[in-house]
Amino acid sequence: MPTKTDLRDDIQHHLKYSLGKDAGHAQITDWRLALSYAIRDRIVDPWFASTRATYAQKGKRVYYLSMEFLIGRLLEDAVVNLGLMDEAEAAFKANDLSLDDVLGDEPDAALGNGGLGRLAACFLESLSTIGCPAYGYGIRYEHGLFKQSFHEGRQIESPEDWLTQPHAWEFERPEAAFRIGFGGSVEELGGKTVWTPSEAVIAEAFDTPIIGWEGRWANTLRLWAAKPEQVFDLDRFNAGDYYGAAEPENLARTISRVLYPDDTTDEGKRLRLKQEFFFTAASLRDILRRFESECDDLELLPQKVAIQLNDTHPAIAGPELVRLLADEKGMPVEKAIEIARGCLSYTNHTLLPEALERWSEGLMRDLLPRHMQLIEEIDAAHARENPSRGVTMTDDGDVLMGPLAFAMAHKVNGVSALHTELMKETVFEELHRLHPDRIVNQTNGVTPRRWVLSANPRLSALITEAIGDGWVDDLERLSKLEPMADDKTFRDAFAAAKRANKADLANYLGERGANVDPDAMFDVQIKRIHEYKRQHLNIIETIAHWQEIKDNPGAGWVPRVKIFGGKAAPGYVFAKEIIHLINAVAEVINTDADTGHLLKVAYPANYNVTLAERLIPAAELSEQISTAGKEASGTGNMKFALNGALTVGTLDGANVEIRDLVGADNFFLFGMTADEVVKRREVEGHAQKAIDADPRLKRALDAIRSGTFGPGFEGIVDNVSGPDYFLVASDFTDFYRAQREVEKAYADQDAWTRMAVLNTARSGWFSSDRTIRGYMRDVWYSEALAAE
Ligand code: GPQ
Repeated sequence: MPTKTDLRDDIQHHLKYSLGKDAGHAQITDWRLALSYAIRDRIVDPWFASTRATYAQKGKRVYYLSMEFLIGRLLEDAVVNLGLMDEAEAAFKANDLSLDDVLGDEPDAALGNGGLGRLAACFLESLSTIGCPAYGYGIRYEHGLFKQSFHEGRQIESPEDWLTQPHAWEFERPEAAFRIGFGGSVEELGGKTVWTPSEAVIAEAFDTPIIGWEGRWANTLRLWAAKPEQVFDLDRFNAGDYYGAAEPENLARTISRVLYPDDTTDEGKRLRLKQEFFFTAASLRDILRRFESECDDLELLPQKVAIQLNDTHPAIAGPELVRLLADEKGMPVEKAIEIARGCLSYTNHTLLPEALERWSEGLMRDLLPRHMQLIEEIDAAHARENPSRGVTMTDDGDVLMGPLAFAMAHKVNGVSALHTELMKETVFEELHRLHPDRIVNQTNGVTPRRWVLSANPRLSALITEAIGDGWVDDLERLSKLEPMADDKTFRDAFAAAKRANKADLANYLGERGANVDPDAMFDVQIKRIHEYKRQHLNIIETIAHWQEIKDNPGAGWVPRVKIFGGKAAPGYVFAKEIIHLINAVAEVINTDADTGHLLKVAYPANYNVTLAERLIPAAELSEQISTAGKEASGTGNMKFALNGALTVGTLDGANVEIRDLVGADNFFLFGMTADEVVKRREVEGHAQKAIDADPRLKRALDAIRSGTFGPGFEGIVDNVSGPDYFLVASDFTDFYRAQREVEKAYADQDAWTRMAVLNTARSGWFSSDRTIRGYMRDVWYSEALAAE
C-alpha cells in the first residue's frame, strides 16, 4: 500500500499534472476531474487486492451480463463508500468551492432505460460490498439514453453525450480485444464444424472499478466498445473517396453507438441483435480465457463460472457457449449443452407479451448461421429428453428467446414473489411443469448506500444517531427504529428531515418554473411512461380531484403537489400522449386562481438517476399504481418506502411484499388483484360500465374530451372508455377512494409521520445485499471473499 496522502494535495497534483491547469484557471469540470482521479487512485489498491484474492483463492466468479447498466454518477458513490465526504468537503472549502457543486458537475452515465438497468447497477455495488468476486459485462454506448425536453408539453428527444468530457473512471484495455464475426457460412471440415463469418468487428474492453462500502472490495465493470478491424480503407482514400474510406469504421462503431431507448417493448431490429451478440460473445470469450488461465479441464467450468443473463438480451450466450465448447474446443454438443447449462442462469423481468424477445429464423440464420443450427439442436435435445410435451424454442418462424434462455439455464428467476408465481402459471407454464425446480424467486432490492445514505443525508444522520451506522451494510437493522415510531421527539426529527428535503426540492422546482408549497403533500410518480404503469390513471384522478375542489374550494382540502417524472420510448405514441396530457393539465391547474394553493402539478423534464436522488428523499406519497400482474417488481417502490414515503398502490410486483412488511395499516391499497384483472377483461363493455357507475370519472373524461386542456387527447379518452386493456376505468373509483384516505391520514401530521417511520423501519429487507446473497445461495452457489 502506498503511504496515505492528503486528499487536498492529491487534488492539486492532478489538477496540475493530469489536467494541466492551475487553481486560478480551473473550471468546475477541472476540479471535478481532479477529485475523480484522486479518488480513483484510492480505489486502485483495493481493486488490485480484490483481484489478487480472487486469483489466489481460485474460487468461483460471477459474471453479470446486461445490455444496460444505469449507473448514474460515480464520484459521489465512490467518495461515500471510501468515507471521504468530510475530507473532500474540506479540500474544496479551502478553494472556495462547494463539494456539492463539484459532485453535481458529473454527467449521469445513462447506459440503461429504467428498472432493469438500475437493478444491474445496484447489484454491482452490492457484489462489491459483499465481497463476491464478480464482473459486470455490457456495452460502452457512446450515447446513453436520450435527453428529454418539453416543447408545448410534448416530449422532444435529443442525443445524450456523456463522453464529450473525459470519463475519469475507466481504463481502456486495448490488449483485451476479441474479433466478433457475423454472417457468412458453416462448413464441415475434417469432421469439424467451422463457421466462417463474412464480416467482423473488434470488441475492445474498458474497465471501471466498482468500489463497495468502506472500500473493502472492488469488482470490475467491463464494457465493450466496437472498433473496426481496419481503421480506414486506404485505397478508397487515395482514390479521393473520403466518405467511402471512413465507411468500415463507421459501420463497426455503429454497434456500440447508442442504447436502444425501448423499455419493455421488443423493437426487433437487426442492429439490436448484433449488439446482443457482440457483447455476449466478447464476454464469453473473456470468461473462457480467464478460466483457461487457471484450469485446463473445461468440464470444471460450472464450478468456476456463474453467468447471469439479465433478461433474454444476452440469451444468445446459450448457443454461443455451446459453439465455443463444441466447435472450438471439441466437446460433443450434448456435453457442451450440459456444461453451458451448469454455468448459465436467467432472470426474467417481464411477462408482457410484446416484450418477450423473438427473432425471425431468417434473420438469425443470416446473422448467426451456426447459432441457428445450434438452437435447432438445443431444441431437439430438449424434446428428446422431455418427449411429447410440445415445448419448442421456435414459433411461427421465430426463435423464442425466453424458452431458449430457460432451456439453457439451470435456474430461472423472477424478480418478486408474485411475478415468480405468474411466470409459473403463464409464459413458462409448460417448461415449469417439465422442470419444476428450475424457477426460483429473487425479489429485487436497492443499494442503501446510494438510495439512503448519500441521497438522503438528513435521514441517514438521524438513523445513525438513533441506532448507530451498522444499518448501512446490514439494512435489516433498521427494524431497531420501530420503537421510535412511538417517540414524539424522534418523530419530530424525522418530520423535520423530510420537511427540509421538501424545501430543497421546492427550490429546485422553483428554479425550473414550478412554484410549489413545501407544506403541501408531495405525491410522486416517477418511472418510464407506459400504459401498464398507468400515469393516465393518476392524471385523470388529478383532474377529478381538481373539479371537486373547484366546486367547493373552502371545504378544507389537503394541499397537494402531484409530481411526475419519466421518459417515453420515442416511438411509443400513446405514452407520448400521456406526457402531453400531464403537461397540459399542469398548465391549466397551475394557473387556476381558485385552486392554485391547493393543487399543483409538476413535471420536471429529463428524469434520470440524479433527479430520482432528489425526488425520492422529498416524497411523502409513492404512486405504484400499475395494473395488477403487469409490473414484474418495481424498485422505485422500495426506495420510497425506505425514505419514509407511504405507498398508494395495487397488489402488483414487490408492492405485495412491501405491504406485507410495512403492514396493511401503513399502506394505501386499492384496485383489482391480478386474478380479478383477468376476469374483469372478460366483462363486455367493462370500461363503459365503470364510467357509467362513477359520475366523477365521467366528468373528468368529458373535460378532457371537450378540450378543457386543449385539443388532441381523444386517443386517451377513447382508449380508457373503449378497450381499456389496462383497466384504468375499472380501477378508477377505488383509486379515488384510496386517495381520499391518503388525505384523511395526512391531515393528522403526527400520525402520518408515525406511519412513515414504520415504513423506513420495516423496509430493510429490500437491500440489494439481501438479493445478491439470495442469488449466491440459490443460483450461483458462490462465496464471498475478503481482500487482503
Ligand atoms: N424492466 Cl423486460 C425494465 O426496466 N426494462 C425491461 O426491458 C424489462 C423490465 C423492469 C420491470 O418492468 C420492473 O418491474 C422491474 O422492477 C425491473 O425491470 C427490474 O427487475
